[in-house]
Amino acid sequence: MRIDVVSIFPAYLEGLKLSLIGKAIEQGLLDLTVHDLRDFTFDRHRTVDDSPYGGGAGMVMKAEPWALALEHILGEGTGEATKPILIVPSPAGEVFDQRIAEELAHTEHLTFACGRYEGIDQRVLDWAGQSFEVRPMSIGDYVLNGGEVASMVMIEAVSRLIPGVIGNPESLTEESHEDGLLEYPIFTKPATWRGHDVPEILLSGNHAAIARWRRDRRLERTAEVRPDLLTGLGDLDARDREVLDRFESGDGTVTE
Ligand code: 6GU
Repeated sequence: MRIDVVSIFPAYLEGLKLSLIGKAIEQGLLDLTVHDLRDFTFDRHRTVDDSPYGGGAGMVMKAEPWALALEHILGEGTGEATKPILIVPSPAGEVFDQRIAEELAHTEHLTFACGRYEGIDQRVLDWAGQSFEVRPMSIGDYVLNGGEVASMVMIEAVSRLIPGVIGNPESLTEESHEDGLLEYPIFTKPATWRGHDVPEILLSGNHAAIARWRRDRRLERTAEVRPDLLTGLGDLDARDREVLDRFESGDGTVTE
């Protein structure tokens, strides 16, 4: 997969070269290029912003450096079969989630346009629609100072889903959000720590019982902290419904 990022703070993105994502780059699974927007300016001050038409607080990112940067990225094209996707991090975008991460992980080429100040001149995004599939994207309902951190969040969420990036693909199937539920609680040695015991069933070696126990805990945890996720769940078996009913009626956890 190819990922390009355009930013006035390319150093922010250096963090992606650490850890698993860095390894994926070294192995050629991910081709990540970070471009400095100021390299596409030609005045002495390398200006990327100006005051907003219509007035108001703050500054707006000028159109031309963005157009040149995006044209540069398109010019390095590798004969892709589909339009590359242009992700524009913005608190006004569609909310990014695991489903979108999965969708993006199956694409060939992503470009992230990290805005700063009040944002980018709207005409850039309209113009870019000729060559890119433009997707304004928010990572949650709060405001950041720019798109860099949001881009890093989305790049990490997407690239760990590229086949080969995570050594043990099974670890992808048992994590939070994988099938709409949060993760079960996990424990490691020692079996008793400062007077707290690991749940006995996990020491039993009974794999079917452990799997059921874990699913029960996922259902309860989701009902407790993210009840909004329960409405989107697919097939629930009779036991699932029993666990959720008991949780709702306040009868506590199902242990038998
Ligand atoms: Cl994607 N960008 C910015 N600047 N702020 C945000 C955001 C993105 N998502 C939430 N807040």
